[in-house]
Amino acid sequence: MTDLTLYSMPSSGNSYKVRLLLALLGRPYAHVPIETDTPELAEAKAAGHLPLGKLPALHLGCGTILSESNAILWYLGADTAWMPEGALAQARMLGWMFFEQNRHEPVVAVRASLATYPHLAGEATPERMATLLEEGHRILGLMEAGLDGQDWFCGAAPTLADIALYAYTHTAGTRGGYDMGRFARLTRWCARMAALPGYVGLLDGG
Ligand SMILES: N[C@@H](CCC(=O)N[C@@H](CS)C(=O)NCC(=O)O)C(=O)O
Repeated sequence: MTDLTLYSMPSSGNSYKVRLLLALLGRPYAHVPIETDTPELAEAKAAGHLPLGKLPALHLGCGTILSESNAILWYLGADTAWMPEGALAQARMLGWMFFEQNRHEPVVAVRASLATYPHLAGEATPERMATLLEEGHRILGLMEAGLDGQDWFCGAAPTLADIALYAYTHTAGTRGGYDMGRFARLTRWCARMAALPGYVGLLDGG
């Protein structure tokens, strides 16, 4: 029995973040997988299952529905080892999580989406893809610098920031066409993430 129902998109990094944290925490949940550009997505929106019109959405047993992947991570991560203690450490973690949504996802995830989803192919003009490639390498370079002298983004232990950043970084090469060979620390960090007990991959059980 579980009180959590997750509406999530199997192919999406934002949804994957939540599935990954739930797996790492060993928390059971009911899963409603809904893929992009499907009648099921329109139905879920019409039925009010996605209050902000996007996946993921986490339905709590009490009737509350949480939207926004990083807010859901915050809720699930509270009082666990994934949430560092103290306002300063939490602010540093949130800094990376806002960076992920404001700077990383709109570039790295968007390039991967344009390259992957057939219904977006028309938007993948050579000019746009080139701009996203250059900007994405710059963003990934900022992350590479963030790992200077430490294994995880907030220091000696993984936090919610690592989960948020991992979602679209680990497929940046394979889906987005980024040259991950330039980023040795990021490559090692991705391997550390994948070795965590309870880890599930993007397409595992989505
Ligand atoms: N900032 C949101 C972004 C959510 C989002 O854009 N979800 C996409 C999939 S990655 C979606 O639901 N797309 C379906 C649609 O727009 O109709 C989050 O982090 O949860």
